[in-house]
Amino acid sequence: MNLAVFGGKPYFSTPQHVGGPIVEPDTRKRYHEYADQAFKRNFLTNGGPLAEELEKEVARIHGVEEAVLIANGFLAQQVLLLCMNLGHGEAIVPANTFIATAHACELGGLTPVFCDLDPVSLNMNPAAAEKLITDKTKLIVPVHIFGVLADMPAFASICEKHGIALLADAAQAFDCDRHGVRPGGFGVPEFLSFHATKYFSTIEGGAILTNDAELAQKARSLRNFGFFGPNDAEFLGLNAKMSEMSAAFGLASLPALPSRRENLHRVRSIYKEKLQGMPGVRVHELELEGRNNYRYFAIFIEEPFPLTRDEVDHVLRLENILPRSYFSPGCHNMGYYRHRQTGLLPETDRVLESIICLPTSFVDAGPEDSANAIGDMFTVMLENAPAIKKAELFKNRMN
Ligand code: T4K
Repeated sequence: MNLAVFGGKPYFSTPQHVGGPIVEPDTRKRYHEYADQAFKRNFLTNGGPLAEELEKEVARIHGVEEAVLIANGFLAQQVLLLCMNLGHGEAIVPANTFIATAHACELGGLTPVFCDLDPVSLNMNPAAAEKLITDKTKLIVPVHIFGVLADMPAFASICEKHGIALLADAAQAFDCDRHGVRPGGFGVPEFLSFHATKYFSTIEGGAILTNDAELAQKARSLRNFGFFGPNDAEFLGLNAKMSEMSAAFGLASLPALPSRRENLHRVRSIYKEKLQGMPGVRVHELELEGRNNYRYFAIFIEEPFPLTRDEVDHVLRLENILPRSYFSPGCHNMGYYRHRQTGLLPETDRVLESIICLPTSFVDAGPEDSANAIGDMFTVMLENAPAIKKAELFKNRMN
């Protein structure tokens, strides 16, 4: 294999993104049919029949009583916070998450306090979270990173002991479980994201999952300006409704999920086969205690691998592969929060220095060929690191 870093042709002719949307030809076809139904009805948003149908499907898939569709995951968290009405104080959140988790708390009047992670699951460490509790703490928000469910029973017992509220960010955990329990089934509200980059998408979208009918009713009101009935706004609400076009895309995607998951699993198996046992390359395990949707594939590049994580990133970019180092540098190190963080998060900092996520879906070539080729690139990198470091294209890129 002549790597692009040595002047070869990039393996992919177009960029292959982590999170590139998965849209099968049949999904597109079904989407047009559903969208046409909405146009024919001339009913395009504000709780139409497609959104109602999708709510039922999402609830069924997660085995919960209620799924409340929301315009995106970020607003789903904000609607939940409004429902919970916790007042001002602090929320303990992981530093290893998409910034949305922290920002939603901050906007909701709860200052995020960032917590260290468990280096195996990459989720917030319950014992570390408990140590951060003060008399200002109102809420804990575990996040199911890469669809690996956080230890919800441990968080529930900590919150009960200290009289603190709990909700979980299940943005990445559509149809994932922990010992058979799916998001929304742990007795606390959770929310999903259906962003275009996710395993299941409505392009922009999300949902609140709960078994609490009263909470679901309030969330339905709060996503629609606080209206209760056509003419009376009982609450201070948001506009966080999902349109019929987004719901159409979701309904069109549902039949593709079994084969989508299979393809993602196949890609994962190929990557694992190629990378496991390679010195200095460690695969993040997804099937620790339950089912995963395999949307994310993360590895850690450590010594004695002869290239650093950033050097690997550069070599792959020359091949038109665009990895992501989710969620480096961590929310605690991002500009808006950096000056506030007082405690050290050694595990988070260590993990986020070496992590790199590889694409799991591809637009140029089939999933198997693509994963095999990317796996082989790691062998070439391992065996040719000194030559790579001397290559002009590598030096240019690293400067
Ligand atoms: N909590 C957690 C734990 C989350 O992961 C998220 C979202 C949320 C809360 C909030 O949910 P939402 O409000 O978003 O529903 C992306 C997504 O925008 C974000 O939804 C997602 N997490 C996060 C993990 O990934 P970025 O900043 O990485 O986005 P961006 O634009 O760099 O896109 C990711 C990659 O996908 C790029 O390499 C480009 C590629 N891409 C993207 C889009 C939109 C495409 O190839 N085509 C596309 O259409 O956040």
